[in-house]
Amino acid sequence: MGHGGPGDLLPSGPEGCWATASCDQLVRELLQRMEESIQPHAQSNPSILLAMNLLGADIESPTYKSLLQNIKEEVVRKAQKAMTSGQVAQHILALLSSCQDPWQVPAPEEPIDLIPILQQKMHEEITHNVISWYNRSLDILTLCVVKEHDRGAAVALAKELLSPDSHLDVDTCAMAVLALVCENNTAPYQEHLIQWALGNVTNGLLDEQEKGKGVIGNLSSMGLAIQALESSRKFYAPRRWDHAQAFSVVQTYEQEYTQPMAIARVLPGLVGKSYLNAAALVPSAGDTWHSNPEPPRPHGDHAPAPFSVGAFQLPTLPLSSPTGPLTVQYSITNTLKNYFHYSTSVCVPPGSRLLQVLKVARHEKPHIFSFKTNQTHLGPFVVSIHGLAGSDNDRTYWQFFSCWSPLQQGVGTYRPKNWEHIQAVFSTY
Ligand code: B12
Repeated sequence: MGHGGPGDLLPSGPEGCWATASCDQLVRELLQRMEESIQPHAQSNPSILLAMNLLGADIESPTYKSLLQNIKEEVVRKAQKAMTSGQVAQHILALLSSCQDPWQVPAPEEPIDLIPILQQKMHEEITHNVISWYNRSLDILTLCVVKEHDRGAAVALAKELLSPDSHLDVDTCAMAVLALVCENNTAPYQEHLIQWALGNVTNGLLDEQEKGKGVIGNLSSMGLAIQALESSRKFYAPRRWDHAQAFSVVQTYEQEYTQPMAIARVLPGLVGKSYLNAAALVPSAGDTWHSNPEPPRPHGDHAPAPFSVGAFQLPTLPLSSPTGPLTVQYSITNTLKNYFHYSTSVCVPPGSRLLQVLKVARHEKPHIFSFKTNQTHLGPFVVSIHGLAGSDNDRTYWQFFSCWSPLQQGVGTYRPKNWEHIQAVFSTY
């Protein structure tokens, strides 16, 4: 196993927005919102457990205990057969942050060792080219945190970040920064390539912030971006990060942060923590795992501070509050496999989500607008429309647009406006 001490993984001098009373209030509200979303019998979300631990949640609370228990059971049931490498990685980070040993998760027959499962899945997914750069980064980060570095994978990630043909989104860049900061801090060779990539990608995130007047990507990606920029200051020095501006964006749009997943990503950054801190409880060689340890606490003597990440598009049009029903134009287009294109107009109650539009269209013309969804931690993901399903092997999916702007929320949260034209286009990624 050979785990070393965790201190070398941690960013130097994390700040967060702790210092101000308004931030403290923000963190509390978001934390409460996230905790209230936890339902005892729903699918358990490891990102929420991780955020609770990074914020120093009350480990004696029934909510915390049942979430941890569910996550342990889920990992036993699903890790080997029914999880992607990224999902295994998320569970490992969550368990580590709860001081649970991922090398030996208690199971009815014999304990499960999650580390080789992650390594094997990551390699299989890379071999079959069915892994995203986001998941690769998450896997590399997790392996680094448990001191089972995959140097080859880290170098490949650095090369991708430096490639002029690479167009990675903000979330992926931020996850890649966390992975490479971890690698750079713990393993000295190849550091030039990794440091060069870190310089490039962190400057790219700062450029995004300047372009977005404080918003780095969108409200959903702010959380990981804040974590990444907090952890990597030396790679963009002497340039400075205007973290106050980023925090004030979160504060301004606090009401938009309703999705538990988005909140779980933004909270750690608000208190100066990142996923790198999940390592804080990996014991040094010779130490033992505690069965009921104290999770990491926020700085100082403060109580848990609420911080939230929103996953939502900033309103670009004035938000009207129509009193009557909405008319939404909805079209589906596939030009990748054969061809089809259909359009319709549907009427939905005011305030409806896009999912309602899809349902009404299906109800009215079931042979044309049939669709299927998979429930995920982010809500419903549209898997197929008109019998045509996206595929990880072909890297295809149904992408949603408002007119020609890609939506930055899913069908379960996006609220179309009156007369908006929503397009679902079969696309590649
Ligand atoms: C990779 C990725 C994709 C890939 C996923 C396929 C794959 N094999 O990797 C593709 C390109 C298909 C995709 C599609 C979309 N995505 Co996307 N995606 C991501 C990204 C970068 C990483 C997700 C991940 O791998 N997580 C780690 C794994 C271990 O966790 P997981 O639970 O198994 O992840 C699965 C789900 O996240 C799901 N998924 C991915 N995107 C979305 C979006 C929605 C709304 C839902 C319900 C599920 C979902 O696919 C993942 C892999 O199976 C995230 C960024 C982030 N920070 O999460 C954005 C992100 C989740 N996506 C987002 C969006 C908006 C979309 C789209 C709606 C974009 C569009 N205009 O159409 C579509 C979904 C449309 C639909 N059909 O329902 C937003 C969601 C924001 C929100 N608050 O709802 C995010 C947060 C990016 C952002 N900052 O805006 N996405």
